[in-house]
Amino acid sequence: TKPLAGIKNTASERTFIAVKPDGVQRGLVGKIVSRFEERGYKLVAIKAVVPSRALAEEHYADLRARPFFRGLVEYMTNGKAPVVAMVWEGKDVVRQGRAMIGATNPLESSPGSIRGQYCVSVGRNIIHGSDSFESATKEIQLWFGKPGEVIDWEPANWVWTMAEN
Ligand code: IDP
Ligand code: MG
Repeated sequence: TKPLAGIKNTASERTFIAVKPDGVQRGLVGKIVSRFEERGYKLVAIKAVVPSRALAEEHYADLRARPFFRGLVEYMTNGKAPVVAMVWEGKDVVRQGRAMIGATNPLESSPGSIRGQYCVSVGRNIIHGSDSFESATKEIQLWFGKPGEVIDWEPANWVWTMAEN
């Protein structure tokens, strides 16, 4: 069967996208889901979850030494709203997902990107997306590692959306 993160550089490539608690609190889940759907990507996993401290710390392990790390973990885990965690599949979805999301600091994000359209604070930038196929592999395993949490399915129009020619 297919690896959890699909196969890099094919139409089965997958990425981990999460609406952070501020995005959920602000009612932006639907708009964010729509942007990925409308682009032609396939939703293969979704859940609302208040992550444990351990999960949030592992998710952001590469930032452990940064001054904002404590606050970041607190904001992700305090339960004032859940995280809406998702896995999206399709051609170049890791790189395209990052481009659709925009720069980390929303003040540097292009206006048409998700962050550029919906937020202004780096500490409340509403959405996460894996920064590489390797990160996607780690993050999908971390958030959706139980058997059956990621669903293989084929939209009726998949071949029309993902055709190579
Ligand atoms: P990314 O989310 O665009 O991949 P990273 O550098 O991986 O950006 O940082 C992860 C998250 O940490 C950011 O999305 C943001 O929520 C938070 N963060 C990054 N830099 C800062 C900062 O300077 N102050 C507060 N929070 C920050
Ligand atoms: Mg990152």
